[in-house]
Amino acid sequence: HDLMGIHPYNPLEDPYSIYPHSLRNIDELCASIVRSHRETSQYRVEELHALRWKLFSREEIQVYQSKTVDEMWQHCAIRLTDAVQYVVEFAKHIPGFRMLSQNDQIALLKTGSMEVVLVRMSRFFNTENSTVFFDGKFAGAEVFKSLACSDLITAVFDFAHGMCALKLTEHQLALFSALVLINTDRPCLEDRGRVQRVQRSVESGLTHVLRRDNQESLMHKLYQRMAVLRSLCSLHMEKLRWFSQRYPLTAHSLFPPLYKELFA
Ligand code: CLR
Repeated sequence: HDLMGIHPYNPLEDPYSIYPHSLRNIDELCASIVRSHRETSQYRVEELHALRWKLFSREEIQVYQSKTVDEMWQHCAIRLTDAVQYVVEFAKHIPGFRMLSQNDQIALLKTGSMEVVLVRMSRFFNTENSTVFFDGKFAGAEVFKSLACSDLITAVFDFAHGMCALKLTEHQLALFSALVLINTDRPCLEDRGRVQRVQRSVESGLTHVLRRDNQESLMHKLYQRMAVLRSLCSLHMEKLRWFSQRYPLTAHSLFPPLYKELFA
């Protein structure tokens, strides 16, 4: 397995083997999810804000646009896999995640990791000019032209706009990301009951944070976002199947192993 560090559960290492019920436990649950989010988010919001002026030049955009379809796919697959790796690290520190069987952890990551990457994209997105931080600078949708899937790119950029419009705090974003990951609706789960208990604790964490921020009305909007995420990820899978059929060699030998393991 390339999902390094996904170990079988060891109850002795897990401070949350008793599910959080009291308010103090919910506070602790939120604090560890927020800490895990912060430690795996690559850039702080302020750092990204300071980099906003760094845009790709005409010439640099040309270089991306003149890549072949498979070159650009390989390049993006590597970037995405890098981001997914941080999400795997984030997941491992969600209280209760490590209590799940290895199979269930992988099943949750298979569908959830891409969704969390897209949720996280909102931190890397500048709504003023519709650009995303990619390869060290801010890139508009035209940079991804040679992928030949403009419908997916448009949908991903629209989703980033929608997420940014919610103006979530880092705490809210952390809890929401955890909830996206710990989802009992995912296929192939062995022990749905156990996943459900973890899901409920994360849900109560998010409710708690929203209530504290006096923004309980956000809950409904966040559930709507989760439905959009679903459709985006099936579009991603559809595009990946299309690509693998046309460029079997690139997909087979040049994509990162973790990308193949999770999505292929
Ligand atoms: C998301 C947040 C992460 C850092 C990060 C890394 C790679 C970025 C990704 C973010 C957003 C989406 C992204 C991706 C690289 C390629 C991908 C820009 C900012 C675009 C949408 C192309 C997807 C193409 C696939 C179909 C291969 O912490």
